[in-house]
Amino acid sequence: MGHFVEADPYPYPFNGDLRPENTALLIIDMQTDFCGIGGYVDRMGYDLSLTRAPIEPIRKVLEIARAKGFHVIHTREGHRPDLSDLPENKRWRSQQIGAGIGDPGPCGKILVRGEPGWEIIPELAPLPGEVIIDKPGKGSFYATDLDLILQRKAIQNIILTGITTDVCVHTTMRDANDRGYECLLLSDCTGATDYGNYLAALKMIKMQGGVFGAVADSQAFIQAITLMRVQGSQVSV
Ligand code: C5J
Repeated sequence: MGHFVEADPYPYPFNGDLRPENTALLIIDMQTDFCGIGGYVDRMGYDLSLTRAPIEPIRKVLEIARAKGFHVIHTREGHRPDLSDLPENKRWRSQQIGAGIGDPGPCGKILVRGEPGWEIIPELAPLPGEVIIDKPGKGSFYATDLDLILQRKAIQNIILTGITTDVCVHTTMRDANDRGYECLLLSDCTGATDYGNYLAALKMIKMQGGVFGAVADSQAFIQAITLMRVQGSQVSV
């Protein structure tokens, strides 16, 4: 008998093999730069309430995922302090919209590693031992060791959360899907800088029978994993 999350367009995962041992909760870029006052997204003039909406739902999912022994992986987008890994066109575009990457701001240098704005927000701070992936781009696999870590841990399923839905979350989900990972995006645990883009990003996943995976809300995921019984460090279904 398998174990499934009620999801759209199919019960997730496709094979019913959902266990803490083979599943990672991926929390993408929940940094001050993307959802805090004075950070990158705020400086670009976007509505912070859209990127802050997932904070509380993610916090709840994180709590229960930790309690059930799921793998937890966090990512941070950011560049080296000398900006040697910042493509010239990425920098130029950010300057056009008034939030130049590497420029000083209220939260330190925008999207630069080690600066206050680059930190993961305290509500979702990683615990010691949880993997943190530092990435220079939008996707979590590009120029990182994420795939190596997932392979070493024998992860098959990835539960995606974080911001922004249409940019870093989608890029990561598409790439993960191509690599054969079975992906689920939690709809209330993600947000975009534009609500229409958020809705479109969710819809794109569900085309073609689930072209990039499936979508569920956090309630459905929590309900599915709450049914799992923790036995020592093992969980049975
Ligand atoms: C963006 C991200 N939107 N984390 N980054 O530039 O989605």
